[in-house]
Amino acid sequence: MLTNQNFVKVLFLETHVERISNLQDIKKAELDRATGLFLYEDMTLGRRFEDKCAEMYYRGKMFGFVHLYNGQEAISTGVIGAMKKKHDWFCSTYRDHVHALSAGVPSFEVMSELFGKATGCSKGRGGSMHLFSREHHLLGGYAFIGEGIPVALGAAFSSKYKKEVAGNSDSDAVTAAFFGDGTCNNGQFFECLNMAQLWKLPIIFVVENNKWAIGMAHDRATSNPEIWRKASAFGMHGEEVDGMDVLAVRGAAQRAIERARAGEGPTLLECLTYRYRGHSLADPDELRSEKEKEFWGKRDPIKKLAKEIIDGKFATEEELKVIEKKIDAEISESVKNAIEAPEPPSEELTKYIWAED
Ligand SMILES: Cc1ncc(C[n+]2csc(CCOP(=O)(O)OP(=O)(O)O)c2C)c(N)n1
Ligand SMILES: [Mg+2]
Repeated sequence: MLTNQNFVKVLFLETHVERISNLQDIKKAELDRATGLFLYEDMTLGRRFEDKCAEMYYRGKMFGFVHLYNGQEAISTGVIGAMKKKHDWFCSTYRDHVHALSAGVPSFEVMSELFGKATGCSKGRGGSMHLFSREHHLLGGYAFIGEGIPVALGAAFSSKYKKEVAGNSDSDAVTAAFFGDGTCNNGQFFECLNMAQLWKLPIIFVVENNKWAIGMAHDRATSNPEIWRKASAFGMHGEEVDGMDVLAVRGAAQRAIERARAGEGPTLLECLTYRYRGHSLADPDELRSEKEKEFWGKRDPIKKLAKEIIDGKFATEEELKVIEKKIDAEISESVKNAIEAPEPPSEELTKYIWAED
């Protein structure tokens, strides 16, 4: 008998044609030795940092909700790595650790924040979901879905205003707003797309479509699962890209950045990806099928880049191992120092609530 659960499975999950298998060929970014090593290092840092977070969480050293980014690294590295650090702007969600690292926030500052320490990038006040760095132009992680999109829109507006109204011709910063597939059913997404296109703002809306919004399968929750097509309702440029291929993401990001800097307005970039772990570290991850996990596991973005680097003779396997070791040492050092770092002093409990602080 077709139970309700089976009905859902048959209709929406197992018959789901993986769009990623049928993507059109797009122009990817060029690979050379320096680019390959840079991308490999950034993605490896993201992956190893998140693995360490899981370890710390399960050892009871980290509290609250922690959402990991494993599997999605090609998007953070592909987009942020194509932008100018401390010049362009970035806005994240609660799945924000790796965006912060790609933007250049030191792993010690991110780890300290996760431990609630005064040395954290949000001075221990924010925790996992609220990473912020003025220095690195990270406009924040946000616990409420879609909340960062209007903030990113404001940053993009300010770049354009400085250039066109205040007469600062150097003001060419582009903003990247990251958010998930589930968030695209939220009103703020549509309102911000409308304004961004109306005012031709220098912004890239980066949708990390990992097929799931907690336990809600994307195809069950939205009228048109091809999110990039929603751009056309606003006359905006939209693109879909293999979010497990860092060179494809970087290529698409480079095109979007170029358009934005040239005053040609926003892009909606839908990256098809998958999260390898549950929604958060508190999620037993029982809803997604093994078949689906296996399908995406075979498309690991870090292994894919490693193969391209080695096959193209840009670097050897040993050289990649050296990078991995360096990163592991950096993360261990960050954890050690974050554990030893001071808590925010209790007399400063109300500090940083008002702008004058
Ligand atoms: C405004 C709001 N409504 C509901 C929630 C509860 N919630 C937390 S995560 C989430 C799913 C978001 O999924 P998606 O946008 O696909 O991001 P992902 O977790 O897959 O990265 C929801 C509905 C929330 N945080 N904020
Ligand atoms: Mg999602």
